[in-house]
Parts: sequence; structure tokens; C-alpha cells
Amino acid sequence: MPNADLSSYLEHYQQQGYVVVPGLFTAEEVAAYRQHYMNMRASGPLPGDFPGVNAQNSDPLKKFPRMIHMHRWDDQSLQWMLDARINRCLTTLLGQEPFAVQTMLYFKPPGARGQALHQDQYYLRVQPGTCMAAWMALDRCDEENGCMEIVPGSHTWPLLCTIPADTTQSFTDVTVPVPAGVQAKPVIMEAGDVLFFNGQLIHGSYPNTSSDRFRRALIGHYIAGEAEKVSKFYQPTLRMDGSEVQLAESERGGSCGVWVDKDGAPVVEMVQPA
Ligand SMILES: O=C(O)CCC(=O)C(=O)O
Repeated sequence: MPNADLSSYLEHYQQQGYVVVPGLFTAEEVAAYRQHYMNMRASGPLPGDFPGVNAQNSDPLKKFPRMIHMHRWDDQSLQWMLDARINRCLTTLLGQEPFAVQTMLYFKPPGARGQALHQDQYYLRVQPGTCMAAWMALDRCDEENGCMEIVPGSHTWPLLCTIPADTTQSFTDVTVPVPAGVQAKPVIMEAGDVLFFNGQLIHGSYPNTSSDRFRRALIGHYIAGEAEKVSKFYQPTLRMDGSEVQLAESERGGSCGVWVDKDGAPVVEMVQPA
């Protein structure tokens, strides 16, 4: 893969808002990441564990809460976020080198809830432009263990207004509606594959219904190099050589889209959120 021609990925990304690059990381590298993060999780509470960690709780996500912003205190996470292979893919897809703003590790153990459909830009608030995710499978991901689900082509939609999510299925409490007839599509991946997707693309995942399969993923969030503002939670912002770049803090609020019927077809109308 290192010297592969990425132009076919670019075309798919531009049309669909996402692309999977298979085998970007080797089986040995992925096994080492799995071990590293399982050891780290077993070591007790970590910075960024907002809901806390509780091995006795019946909710699998309390036993294995996701990790956030590990690159700020874990060198292996920082090296992965800035990895040359990821940078080359992102630079091809974005047309310029990105800035890096976030790492996350989802364990998604058997029985864990998923994350309701959403747009990452709702959280990052990049201005101008949008954000981009690199989502690396650390286990095989399929519908049984709650793989990623995406709405192809939804990267061309504006930021949609959120509505309450079903928290029996999702650990987050807001979602975005999609018009009737539009369905999220599962993204089946092998460990070491990386899914790149645009910050406006609607995506999420359903619960892990397997009895014994984790669905671990290492995730990086990036913003296009022309960005001037990003939400405070994602700062400091790094260049891909690891140096820091100063961006202003973006405001929350602003208009968002709701689906309305126009001549029998769904169209987005922009409104001020209530
Ligand atoms: O891994 C998942 O289940 C969801 C991840 C996600 O939505 C994200 O990284 O924005």
C-alpha cells in the first residue's frame, strides 16, 4: 500500500463522502495496538474518562469506556495520529495536509450500545470547511459486532438539527433524522483497514450483539489546513509534523437543517435551532 496510487480512492471519497483503504496497517501493528490499549484500560481511570470506569457495572461501556485525546499523554497514540500513511491518504483526499485534533479509542465490548447517527462537524465546528475522520478497525467489524454505518453521499448535506436519540441503542443522546427511504449502510472492515470520512457524512453504529467479540477502533479527527477556527475542546491543534498551530475558538449555534417536503421530495430547509 505505501506507494499505491490513491486516485481511485479520491474519486470514491468525493462522490460518496467516505472511502475504506484496506490493509493500511499490518496485522502485527494492529495486534500491538490492541494489546497496548487493553493494558492501558486495565490500568484504571485515565484522563478524559468522563463517565468514569467501573469494572463492576452491568453496562459494558462502564467497564470499557472509550478513551479520548490519548495523544496528549500517550506517545503511541500521537505517533499513530501523525503516521505518514494516514497523512498521505488525508492529504490526497483533502487536497492539502490536514491539522490533527483528536484521538479516540472505542472498545465496544460484547453487548455494548452503539452511537446514534450524527455528523462529526456538529461537535468540531470547523470554520471554514469541515473535519475528517480516520477510523481504523482493530478487530474485524461486521453487523454482528456493530460495525460503522454510513449514509453514502450525505457529506453534501448541511449540518442538520439534532433530535433525541434512543439511548437504549446509543450511548449518545442526540441523533439526526434521515428522510424516508434513506438507509445507513454497514461498512464491513478487517483489522488494519482505515475508513476515511468527511465531517458532514452521517454515520454511527448499532449495538454489538455478539456474545464474545469486541469491536475496537482507533480514531483520529483532522481538519483541513485552511481552517481558522475549531471548537475549544479540540485544541491544541497540531500540524502533521507534531508542531502546534494556533486556531481561534469557533462559536456554537448557527442555523441547522430540517427536512421538509417539496413537491413530494425531501429537501433541507435551514432554520435557527430552538
Ligand atoms: O465507532 C463508532 O461506533 C462510532 C464512531 C463515531 O461515530 C465517530 O468516530 O465519530
